Amino acid sequence: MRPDEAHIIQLKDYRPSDFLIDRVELDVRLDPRATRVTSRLTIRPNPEGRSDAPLVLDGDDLNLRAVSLDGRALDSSEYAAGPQLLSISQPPRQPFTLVIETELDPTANTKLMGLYRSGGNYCTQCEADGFRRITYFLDRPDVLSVYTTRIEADRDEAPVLLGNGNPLESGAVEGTNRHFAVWHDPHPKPSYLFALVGGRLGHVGQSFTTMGGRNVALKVYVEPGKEDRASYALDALERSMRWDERVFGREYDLDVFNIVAVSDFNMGAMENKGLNIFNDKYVLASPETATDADYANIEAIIAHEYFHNWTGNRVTCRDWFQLCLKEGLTVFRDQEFSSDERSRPVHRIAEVKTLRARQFAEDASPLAHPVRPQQYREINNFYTATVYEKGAEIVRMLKTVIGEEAFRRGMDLYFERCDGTAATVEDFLDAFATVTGRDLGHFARWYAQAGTPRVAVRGSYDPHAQTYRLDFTQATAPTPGQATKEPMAIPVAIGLVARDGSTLTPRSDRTSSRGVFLLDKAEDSLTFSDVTSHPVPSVFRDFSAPVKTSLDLSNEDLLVLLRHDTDAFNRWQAAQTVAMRLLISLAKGMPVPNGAFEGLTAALCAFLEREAQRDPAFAALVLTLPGEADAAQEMGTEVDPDAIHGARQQLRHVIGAACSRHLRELYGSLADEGPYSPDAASAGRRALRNVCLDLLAAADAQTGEQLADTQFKTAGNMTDRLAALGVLMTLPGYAREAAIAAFESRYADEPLVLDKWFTLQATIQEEETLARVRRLLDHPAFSISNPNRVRSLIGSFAMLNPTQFNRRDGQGYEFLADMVLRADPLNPQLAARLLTAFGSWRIMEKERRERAKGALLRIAENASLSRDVADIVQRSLEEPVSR
Ligand code: B3K
Ligand code: ZN
Repeated sequence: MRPDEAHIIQLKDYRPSDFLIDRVELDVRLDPRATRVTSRLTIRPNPEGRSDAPLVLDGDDLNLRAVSLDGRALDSSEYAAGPQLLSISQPPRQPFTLVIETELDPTANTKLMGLYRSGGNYCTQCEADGFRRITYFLDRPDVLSVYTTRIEADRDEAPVLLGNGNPLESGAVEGTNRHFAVWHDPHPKPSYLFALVGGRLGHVGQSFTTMGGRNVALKVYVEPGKEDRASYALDALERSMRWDERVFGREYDLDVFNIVAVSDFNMGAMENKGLNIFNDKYVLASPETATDADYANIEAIIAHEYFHNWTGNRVTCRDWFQLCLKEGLTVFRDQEFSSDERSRPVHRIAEVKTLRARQFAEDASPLAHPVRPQQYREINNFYTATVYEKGAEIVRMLKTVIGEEAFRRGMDLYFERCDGTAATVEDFLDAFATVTGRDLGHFARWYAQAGTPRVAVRGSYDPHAQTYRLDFTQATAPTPGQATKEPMAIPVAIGLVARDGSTLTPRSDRTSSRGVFLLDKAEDSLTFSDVTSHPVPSVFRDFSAPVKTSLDLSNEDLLVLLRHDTDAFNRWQAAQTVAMRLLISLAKGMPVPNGAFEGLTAALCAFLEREAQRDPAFAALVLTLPGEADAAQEMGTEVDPDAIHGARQQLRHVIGAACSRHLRELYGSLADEGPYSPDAASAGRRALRNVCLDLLAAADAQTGEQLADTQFKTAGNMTDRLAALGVLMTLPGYAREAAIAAFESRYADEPLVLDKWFTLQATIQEEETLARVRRLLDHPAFSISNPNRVRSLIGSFAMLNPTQFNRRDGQGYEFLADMVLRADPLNPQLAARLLTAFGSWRIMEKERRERAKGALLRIAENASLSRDVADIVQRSLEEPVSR
């Protein structure tokens, strides 16, 4: 690695920019190989910056053609320029105009950062540092400018030209086959929110009138011919806009809102001002090609990007350390939206499943970092579950602690104070401190301290005094750079549940009127009075804090919660905890206590009989066992993925066999009638029916194969077809291979559907899978340069197939190392993301650990790694800190 790449950026070194750029006028002449960009910048010294500083503009892989200052071409002695920077040592000390011309090759841009081509169309991605790949600039989020962009292109190649803000004018370039469009964005913004698009695109649209009476033209642009698949996204956009007005009082602020779907994209989508660019996976949907989960993701991501218009764009981040300020808050907002549009408890459970699978795993890995990191080498490696998902949990806890009404007042004050600025986490918390008069200093530790706190809870009942006492302790394990940890401020939502289901009305002066106890010391306890019978405690209701819990409760007590708790989250959690205990015992080869299987299966059968029909989506979650990766995390050390897989198979079999009568009945009665609808209730019925199918197949392979094969052949929508194929994947044999072939030919022209096909095959937990995945690398639909293809085949193998990625012989690790090294020269962000699959290597048993380390070392020894991959591989290999 070159020494400059070891450069570490620290939060404590932040200082304001020495210059500001008030206006940016861009002229972009699109050409496949030689795009010309002329940038006219209105610059002035920043009163908060140094008065004698040179002007140093960022660049990345740029080719400078001309530079002039206040109309005069600069002499080569007056500036220094290279691919990575343009600096002027003696810039004027009053406002001046700098004009810079660069030339780019968008066709050669495989990193998918800056200006690139996807499916023949031109598009951009500038967050975090892509604008510097278009022109030299102060490419940092605290430099806000008003942009005017003229885009010119060949009429045939790019009949549609889109930019940020509102359209100003458009027309022909006389005497040529070219045309142009001028866009103006009146809202000052950082360069990372810049975007343009040029291409052949169809669209669907509708108009929207904001609560203040502004008329907005909404459009979703897609590949021509796929317009009918964009209508759900458009509908989700309209619902998001209405919701943000109703719930947060936030109104849209331009005359147009455009969304463009592209097929080559490094992540989900991007919130560029007025011109969101999306991975087409999160726009395109039809019943024949998209699953219920796809529809739900589209709705959530459309909402997420739209909500950024206020949390991210109107109020942006001062520096990249504040990333959670926009991401955590915006995830919280999109989660609230989805909860309101769907079922709140079901959505909460889904959020927590994701949080545990991704963020808790990250916290336990060598890549653990605080929600607001203190340092980074490559910011693109910090778009993580910790920043996003744990960031959202912090906002949720804040709301839980201060209450709904104060939360809304705090949000209003935050917008009022920070609109049009580049803000910090402190600015955010200050708004809530002001409206509540509370000191949020201790709470702020959630942003600074990494790791998942573990809270142990012990309860004791005094029948004479009719009191119930809960004792809490908390501790957080060391994480990289943080050997010792302080106690956190943890909101614990508590209820007490009577064993016979009757209502208890306990009193405690340590819980808020909303039943929340704030555990802010290493140890604390509280006592409830008026407790008329020996209760079962229900703690962390609705998952009130992102912590791990050790509960001093028997399986019988937990199953009381499954039956009687009024908190749906804890009902689900109780069943999961019992199942997890069984999984761990089985995986460790320990004896399962007498009656433990029977207790769980009896409770599940009774639950199915009583209420599966009433809330199928919830029932589907209760019936789904914890995943193998969850069990590995729970074990935490010396993990043998084969043993966990075997344990889970056995438990699926036991439950499927014990509840088979109920499962069969439900499978029959939940069959879809009428046309497909993606709404939550219909999706819930499909989810439960498909869980039933999975358990029936676990109980009896022959029945399972027959049911799944029939469902696969007769399904009227992708959800049911894919679920059936998923069940067939667990049953080796002719039916499976025939279904794989039938699916392939049916969807040969549907890349997004073939992604699902790649994923299913990559996640078969059998020894032949690695060979299958290697063969699929040569499939005509696969491409190492398309992120969706790479993630569905290689990413899924590494992240969703624990037994085969973690093969004892190390072949899974070596394969991933090969793929990372192959992808890195083309697309470092994609390669670095794949590499994070090694996050769990240290918890594996010794043999696998050694193999994984060998593969990581082989990557690390490579001389020409990108900064992205070098950063992840080095952090992955660092010795763990101990107390
Ligand atoms: N803000 C973008 C993510 C950009 C990632 C850059 N590597 C999408 C989002 O969170 O909305
Ligand atoms: Zn976001």
